[in-house]
Amino acid sequence: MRNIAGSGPIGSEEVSSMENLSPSKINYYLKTKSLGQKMIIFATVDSTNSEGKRRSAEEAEGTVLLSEVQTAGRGRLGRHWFSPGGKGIWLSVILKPELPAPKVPSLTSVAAAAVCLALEQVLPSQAERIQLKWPNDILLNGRKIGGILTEMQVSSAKVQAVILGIGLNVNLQPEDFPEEIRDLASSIYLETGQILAREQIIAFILNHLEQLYFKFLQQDLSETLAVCRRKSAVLGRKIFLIDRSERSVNNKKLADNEKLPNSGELTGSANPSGQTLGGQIREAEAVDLGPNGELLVRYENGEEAFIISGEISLRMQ
Ligand code: BTX
Repeated sequence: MRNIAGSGPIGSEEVSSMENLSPSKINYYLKTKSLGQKMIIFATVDSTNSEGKRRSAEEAEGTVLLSEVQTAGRGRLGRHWFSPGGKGIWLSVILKPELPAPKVPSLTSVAAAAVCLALEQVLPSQAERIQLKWPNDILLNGRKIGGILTEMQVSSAKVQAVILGIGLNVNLQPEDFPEEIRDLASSIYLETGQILAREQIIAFILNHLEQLYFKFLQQDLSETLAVCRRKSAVLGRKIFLIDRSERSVNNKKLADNEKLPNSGELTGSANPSGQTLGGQIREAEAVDLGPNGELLVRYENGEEAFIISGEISLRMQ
């Protein structure tokens, strides 16, 4: 592991192959003030999000953790995220926003928008094919090439840290994907035939992320929402909402003082009737994004609800 802009190496696991991420190449493209000014690159780690949580108290806001391989990469709802070596971007950013917990889920939209803008920059001819499946899937040609996992640590009702995890399948080959996800998952290489430098994409993601994050901190989510609307694969379409939880939030809009879990993945679904969907699959139309990036849906009976994120899975019809 090594530090590229911090105070020198803090570990012993040195990355060694030709395929490995080059810190100086990332720095070459990086234009940020804070995000990525310290980067820690691992050869192997269980999960960059887990490592981010372990280090969040000691590391400053903006510290970026990257790993060539994740042995226990995580998606939402405890799902596994396949993270083979040398061909993907497995990245987490430690953020320390002074925000009430219910505002934090918007950061998933901020990250999703940043990834889209970065991909449009490196793949201008494919721009129209880069899409978002709310709330956290990055699609290329309708296939999943990436995802976002936003987790937070809360203590005494205060957000201590947010770990923003981004996974992107850049140069993965067919054999890098296990059989069970070959139909839905893909990589930039598989969709375009291009092998891309991961370093440039990492820097572009961080550049856009910082801009959108700083605006978000000033309560301006307009650009994020504009990108998320423009790139949405679901708005205007019929969808199935599958509730994986027993938890719901009764109000259409969350007040700032409403509670989310103390630590871990961001969850919650807003349902004006106050009922969970209870494991049900419900048909709806995806109408719009709400002011905080929630998904506004209209059920068949005309009832509307803001879906916040987390324990809802969404399938397009
Ligand atoms: P998700 O819950 O939307 O997606 C997980 C699902 O996606 C899995 O159940 C599987 O079907 C499929 N899947 C697994 N691995 C891949 C892959 N490499 N490409 C495409 N589909 C896959 C998405 O959660 C959030 C992923 C965040 C990953 C980053 S990587 C850096 C950070 N560290 C960490 O442990 N997670 C995040």
